[in-house]
Amino acid sequence: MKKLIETEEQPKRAFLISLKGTNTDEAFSAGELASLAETLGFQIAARETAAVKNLKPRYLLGTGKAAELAKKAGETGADCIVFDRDISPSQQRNWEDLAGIPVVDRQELIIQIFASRAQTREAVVQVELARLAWSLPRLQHRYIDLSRQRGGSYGTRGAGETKLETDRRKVEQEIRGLRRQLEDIRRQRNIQQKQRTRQGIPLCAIVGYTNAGKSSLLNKFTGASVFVENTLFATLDTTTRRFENGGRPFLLSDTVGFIRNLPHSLIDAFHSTLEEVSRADILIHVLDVSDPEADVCYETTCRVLQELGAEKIPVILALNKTDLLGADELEAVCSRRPGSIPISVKESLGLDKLLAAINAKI
Ligand SMILES: Nc1nc2c(ncn2[C@@H]2O[C@H](COP(=O)(O)OP(=O)(O)OP(=O)(O)O)[C@@H](O)[C@H]2O)c(=O)[nH]1
Ligand SMILES: [Mg+2]
Repeated sequence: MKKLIETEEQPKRAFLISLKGTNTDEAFSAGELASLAETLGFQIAARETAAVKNLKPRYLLGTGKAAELAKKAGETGADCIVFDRDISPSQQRNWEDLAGIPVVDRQELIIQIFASRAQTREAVVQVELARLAWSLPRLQHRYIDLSRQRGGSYGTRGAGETKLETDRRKVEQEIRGLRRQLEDIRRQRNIQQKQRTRQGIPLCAIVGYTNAGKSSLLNKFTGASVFVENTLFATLDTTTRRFENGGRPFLLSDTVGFIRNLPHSLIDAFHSTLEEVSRADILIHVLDVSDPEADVCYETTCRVLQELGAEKIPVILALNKTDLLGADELEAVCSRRPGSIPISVKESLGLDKLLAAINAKI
């Protein structure tokens, strides 16, 4: 099966290509793509933005522009090219032929980040499921390459197809096995959740864009030691802790962060983790207001909550990282989002107000 970027031969320098004219928020995409690449430990060799009116089937871009970019990538010494949009398996193949280095898209980066972060058995199984689902339509890729290496004669192609069928069946079998494992894990989780509901303790889920400060907040409130880092998708597993607020017991859950255009295979795979969100009595939406793209992050989180069927759950909007804003900026940000609570987890600002709001909403 075609692997994602292999760790042992992991490319170190990435050449980023964003396509202008196909995304409404392309500036945002370019910056975020760089963060995703850096999260995987890549250096950025160069960032290129190409304007396209109509996407072309072969290279997305016109042949001339594609050749120019492939040449540039070579000149910058890049080890791989990363696209800020989905590319089809055949486009990936065309680009790799053109540039002679691995070519990946944003989805592949995200899946790879998830794979490198997964720690609990549930997360590992979920990510592996997503990776296999992603690789299924790409199995053929390898066989076409293989037959070409053998000279591309018709005879070998037939052999390749037979092997392809066997491998496809193998992968499908693996997927079924993993789904069963996941079912078991979920059943176990459901039992735990029922026990908790019986105790009648309100559940408060912390949600928001990746890197907003969700885990920092959980740690602050509950003394937990969830991994916190200035990177995307530091958290994949839900952590739930009990804490007292105004003499009342609460359960606080930290969840996986959201990102725009999350690969579908990952949404499916993480469905059960995210069910925690739709079961919550109250949501704390943490928004990093020091991020210039905070509006896009806000919209994305609201959209994902809707997709999860969590739009009816009362939400408290916590505007985090206010320590990074000047007084004027802070005032402007707060007045645009009435009812929200400005906080700084780092500097312990506004946390009493947030606790009071949680208590009031229950
Ligand atoms: N300046 C500042 N930084 C903060 C604040 N809260 C969190 N951070 C930093 O923001 C980064 C991300 O924090 P996390 O708590 O890991 O964020 P998260 O939302 O859990 O992120 P993911 O799990 O990756 O989705 C870390 O470097 C934190 O130290 C804050 O109030 N102010
Ligand atoms: Mg986290």
